[in-house]
Amino acid sequence: MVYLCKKSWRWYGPSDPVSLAYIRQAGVTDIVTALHHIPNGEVWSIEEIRRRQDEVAQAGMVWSVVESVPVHEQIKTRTGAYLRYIENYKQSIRNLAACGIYTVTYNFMPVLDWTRTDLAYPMPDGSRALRFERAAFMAFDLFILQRSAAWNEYTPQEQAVARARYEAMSEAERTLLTRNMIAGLPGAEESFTIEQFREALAQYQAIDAEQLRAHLIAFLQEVVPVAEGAGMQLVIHPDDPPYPILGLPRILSTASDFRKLIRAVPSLSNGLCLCTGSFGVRGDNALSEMMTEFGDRVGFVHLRSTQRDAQGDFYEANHLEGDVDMYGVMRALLALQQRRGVSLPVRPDHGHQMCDDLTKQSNPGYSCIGRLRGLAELRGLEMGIARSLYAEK
Ligand code: DNO
Repeated sequence: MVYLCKKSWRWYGPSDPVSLAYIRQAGVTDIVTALHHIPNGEVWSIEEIRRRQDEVAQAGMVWSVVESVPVHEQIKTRTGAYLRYIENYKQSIRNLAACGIYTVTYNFMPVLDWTRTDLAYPMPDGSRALRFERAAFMAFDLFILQRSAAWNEYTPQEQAVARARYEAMSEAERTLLTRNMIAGLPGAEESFTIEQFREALAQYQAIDAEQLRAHLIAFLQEVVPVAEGAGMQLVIHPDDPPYPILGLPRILSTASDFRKLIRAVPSLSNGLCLCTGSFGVRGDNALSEMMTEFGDRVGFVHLRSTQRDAQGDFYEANHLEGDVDMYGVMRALLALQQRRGVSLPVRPDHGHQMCDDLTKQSNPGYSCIGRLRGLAELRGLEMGIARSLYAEK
C-alpha cells in the first residue's frame, strides 16, 4: 500500500466564486474551509458545522480540514475577554471533533494574517501573481501609515528608497496599496481603516516576540489538552512573510521557532501546517529537512513556491518553479507518509490568475485555474516519485 496525499482545496464557503462542483473537477477529494460568517471568538455550534459538512458532502467531497478557527486578538495580547475566548475556542474544537473533523489550522500573527503589496503583478507569460515589494511596503509604513517608530527601523538608505517609491506613486496606486495592506486578504477575518489599523498596532507596543511566544504557549497549554482528548490536531500556520513587519512581533518564522513550541507543549496534537510558500521566503529555512524533522507533527501541507530577490522582494512563482525545491519537499512528504502509514491533506496554495480567470472576479491567490495548474503539476510530481520509489501503479 502506498500512501499518497489527500488532494485538498481551500473553499471560502458559499460566497466563493469557485464552486464546489468545479473544485471536484480538479480531482479534489477533501475540502478545506471555515465558517467565515461566525464572528471571531464565538463558538462554532455543531448545527452550523453540520450544515457546512452536508453541503460539501452533497458535492461529493469531505470537509476534513478547518482553515482557520481564528484566534481572537485578545488571546494574542492576553487582554480583555481572552479567558472567555479561550473557553470558546475549546468548545469550537470539541464541536468540530464531535462532527468528525480532526485537523484545525490557525495562526498567531498579530493584527494581520498574510500580507502582500501587489495582488496582480504581471508575469512574462501574461498571468498575474501576488508579490511583496519591500520598497512599496516601506512607503506604506512611513508615508501612508506614518508609523513614527518605523523611522528607527529602516536605514537612511531604505528611507530614501521608500520616499522615492512613494513620490512616484499616483493617488490611485497609493489607495490600492493601502487597500492591499489593510483591507484583509482572503482568509483574514478582519479589515481596517487606517485609524483602526493604528489602534490595532498600538495593542502590541509593549509585546515583544518573547512575550507573544509566551502568550501562544499559554494558549496552547489550554487548548492542546482538549484537542488531544478529542483526537484532534491543531496545526499552526507560519508567519507570512516570515519576518517582523510594521514593528509587530513574529514567533513562527523558522524551524527553531517551531522547536520552541514543541519543547513547551510536547503533545502530538501540537502540530504544524507546513506551508512551503511562507517558510520558503527565507533562504535559511531548509524545507525538506523541516518536513522530515517535524514529520510526526505535520498534519496539513500547503504547497506553493516563491521567488525572492536581493531587495527582499518576492513574488509567487509557479508551483514547480521558484526557490522551493518542490521535488525534495514532495519526496520527503511521501517518505513520511509511508513511515507513518497516513495520507495527509495537501492543498495547492495560491496560484496565478491566468486564462479565463484574468477577466473574472476572484479571491486574490485563490482563482480556479492557477490552482488547478498547481494541483495538476503536484499530482504528476507525486505520481512520478511514488512510482519510481514505491512502485505505485
Ligand atoms: C493565505 C493563507 C493564510 C492561512 C492562515 C492560517 O493564503 O495561507 O490565510 O490560511 O494564516 O491561519
